[in-house]
Amino acid sequence: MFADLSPADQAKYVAAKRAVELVEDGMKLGLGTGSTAAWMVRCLAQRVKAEGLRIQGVPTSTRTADLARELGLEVVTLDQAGHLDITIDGTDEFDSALNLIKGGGGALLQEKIVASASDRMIVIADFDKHVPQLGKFPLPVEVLGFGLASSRDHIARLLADHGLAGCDITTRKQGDAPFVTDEGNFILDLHLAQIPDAPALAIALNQVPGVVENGLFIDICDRVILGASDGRIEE
Ligand code: ABF
Repeated sequence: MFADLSPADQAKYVAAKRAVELVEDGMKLGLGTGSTAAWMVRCLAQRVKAEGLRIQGVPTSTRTADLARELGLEVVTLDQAGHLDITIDGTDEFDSALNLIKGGGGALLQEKIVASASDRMIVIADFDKHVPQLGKFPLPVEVLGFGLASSRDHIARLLADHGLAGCDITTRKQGDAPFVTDEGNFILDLHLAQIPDAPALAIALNQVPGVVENGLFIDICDRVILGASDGRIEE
């Protein structure tokens, strides 16, 4: 099976499989979103089936919930689970302090709530996701549809105050229509190129009325597991 995968999927599989090895019987898990997290859900379902593990999973998107149920995993809500042992999720970028940009898949809000409700957040990724400074990947910000233009202008002023004047802000699209999140909100992508002070920006963005959450995960991730197509793992 492994040999049939593309090199990109091989790298994701290697990281996902290693992370799933850390799962123990009886754990309650946060299940991330994205193509790397989907490999984690597949590897987890295999282990659960093979070893008869009793695992409850809290998905971070309808996509992940659908996949988990399809593969026979027990899916519960975060409120039903109460507390989570580990969340395993992908990322768009991470830096050496293990701060992240997430939300390329549009699920950042649930991902941040679930990760923050977990004892540990483990990120799985390929080596390319490691960056010296966050910001090359456009920073997703989930905003209410009400007053969207006003929120965008407010964010632009805030960025200028943070030395990031003139950066492009785009409304994420799905086809010709705006992309709508699982919570019915929109996403603004901030094309910053670099974020000199990610912790400060993360706090400031969430002060803007209309902003629901931003894709900077500061001091949330505990561990990163990197996989490569040749089977190499770095933790
Ligand atoms: C989720 O999936 C997101 O937060 C992130 O945007 C994306 C990473 O996707 P992939 O694993 O497909 O690169 O983790």
